[in-house]
Amino acid sequence: MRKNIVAGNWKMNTDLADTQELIGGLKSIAKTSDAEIIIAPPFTNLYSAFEALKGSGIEVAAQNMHQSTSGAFTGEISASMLKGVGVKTVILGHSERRAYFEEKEDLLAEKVNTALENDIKVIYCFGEELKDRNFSEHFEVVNKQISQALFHLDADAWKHIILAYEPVWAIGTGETASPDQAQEMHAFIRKTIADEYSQEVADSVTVLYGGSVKPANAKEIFSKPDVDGGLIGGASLKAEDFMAIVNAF
Ligand code: G2H
Repeated sequence: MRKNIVAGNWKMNTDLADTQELIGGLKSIAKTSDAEIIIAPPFTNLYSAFEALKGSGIEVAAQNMHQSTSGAFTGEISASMLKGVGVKTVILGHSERRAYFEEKEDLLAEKVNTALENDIKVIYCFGEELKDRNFSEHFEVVNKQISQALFHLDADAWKHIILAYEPVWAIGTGETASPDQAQEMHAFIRKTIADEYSQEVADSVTVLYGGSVKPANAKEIFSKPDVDGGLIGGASLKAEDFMAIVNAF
């Protein structure tokens, strides 16, 4: 059985004090759903977040990671550095990394390998731009983003992969894919994996939806059979909103 997960991507928001305050808020609100919770604060706050969350059941993720294990890469962060501060999961391929830092599938495949070799799970993000959808190329684009970054993995490695479908036109825009649009793409994603691997692998991978998820729309999106949770940006910065989304299951 695949897991339901709600992950908060704090992006480049929150300093140390904000992080502690937000975590205090998260811990003070009861979880009434079965969803697992992951939060991804900025690098500088990962260790303090990990310490503050001990015993809470909430896991800490990083928002990015370098593909090399060490070396002369000024300003970069390695897998072992993340592991050392309690990180068990890394977000890779977010559309903002693709757009502003030109991360493409070949690089992302390397990052995925490095994460898995270091026992770090991956939340692999992908999704089409508005022009792709307007030209009805969204399935083709998503197929390429998944296959070129992940289809070199063996079936066993998929136990450590979480997918996050985030249509670029719905990120931070207030626009959300309709629950039916999300379901249609999530079903396509699962079929793509079933065709390459097996139905068993496809059925066991958690596929999150991301893009302007908020308390008001989470329940309907999560009610779709192939949607196993969300990757939440803006609404993860308010404890009440984030926990309302967690409890929308
Ligand atoms: C998509 C999402 C979180 P938001 O980037 O990854 O952000 O919920 O603000 O659209």
